[in-house]
Amino acid sequence: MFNIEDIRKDFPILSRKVNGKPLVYFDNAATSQTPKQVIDCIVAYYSNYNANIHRGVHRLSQEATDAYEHARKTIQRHFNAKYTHEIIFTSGTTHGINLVAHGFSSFLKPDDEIIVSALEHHSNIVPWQMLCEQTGATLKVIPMNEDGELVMSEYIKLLSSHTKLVFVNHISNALGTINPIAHIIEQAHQVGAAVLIDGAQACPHIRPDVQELDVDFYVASAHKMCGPTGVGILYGKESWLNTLPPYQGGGEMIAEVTFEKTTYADLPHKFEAGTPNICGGIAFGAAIDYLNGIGFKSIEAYENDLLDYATQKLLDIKGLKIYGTSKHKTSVISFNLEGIHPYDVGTILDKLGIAVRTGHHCAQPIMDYYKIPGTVRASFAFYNTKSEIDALVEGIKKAQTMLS
Ligand code: 7TS
Repeated sequence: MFNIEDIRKDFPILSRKVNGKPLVYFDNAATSQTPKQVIDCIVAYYSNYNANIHRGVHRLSQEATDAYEHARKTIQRHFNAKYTHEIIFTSGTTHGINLVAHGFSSFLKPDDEIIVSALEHHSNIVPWQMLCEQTGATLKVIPMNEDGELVMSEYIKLLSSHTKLVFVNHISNALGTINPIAHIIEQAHQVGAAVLIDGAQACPHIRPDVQELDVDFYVASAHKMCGPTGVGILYGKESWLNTLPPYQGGGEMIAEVTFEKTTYADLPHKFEAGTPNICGGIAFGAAIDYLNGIGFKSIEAYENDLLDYATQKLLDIKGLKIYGTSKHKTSVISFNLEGIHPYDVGTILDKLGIAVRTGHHCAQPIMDYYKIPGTVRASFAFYNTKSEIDALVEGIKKAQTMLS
């Protein structure tokens, strides 16, 4: 296990104050904080070798290209992809999902079916609705239960020879539920459907192995994994990436262009039109190195301990209800105080220097299921502490006294 005081020293932002109080950052599911190792990497790029990549013969361009491609290799190893060219740099999870949805728009027919789950973030609902409108395909939904788990027996019933695609998140952003994705993938493959897993919330906590999962597509965002915003990855099996058409046309994604016909570049460049987020990609690699330096086994064990501690402490507060009570969950606690709007709780916590997210968390169908407008969500990372959770508990009690 790591030394928490040493870890916290890596994150300059954790020593700042908010409203005169030490910052307690519990909005990690929205975006994670950045360690100085990643900040240093960004500063080094702009200080020493800022240049466009894959096109210059000059030294700076070569250095930038090497660093960018080195980051792709780091990411390939991290996810255990078979080939480096199966890693496509994107601007984030949302971009990766839209790229795949766009690709499938040319194959889907009106009697085809797409399955999503009741636990999805809007970015894994809206692109598929748009795809269905465009192609006439039908969207089906795996229902959830009161604990915030997917009902697997209903999933099996939805699968048929009409199912072409299944899209499920690895971990729910609103509730923290860890979905049984290995089983979901295996069952989908039995009817010949492809599977995209949205790993935006999983990748900060666990290290997925895309070959072991046998998943067709897996997407993630760097900014939830101690990396910068505006960069992410799409992993796709080579055969799928060769089958899908390009998403955007432009520079770098072509082999040859004439006004009569354009041929496309090989993978991964076919899906990377235009100048990418070069510094972001390099810093994403540095963030993955940083996380692996700590080790995902230690991260998981530490965060599970925080989750257990916080769950016990919060349940001791009278009138507090937790949404998302699966045994298989990560360090996210969504809750409400009886008779009090989540926004009001969040506002008082902010006055105390405690950052949480309030609202529907871009997962309105989950809020509709529970018949609530939203929740207060505290999401923990490996750099949080039990004394910060104690501050949250005191803050919630204060909010309760002030607002009831
Ligand atoms: N999928 C899931 C499961 C997410 O949690 C998010 C972002 C996205 C997709 C979109 O990721 P992006 O990087 O493309 O924006 N979730 C959240 C959240 O829970 N609070 O703020 C953003």
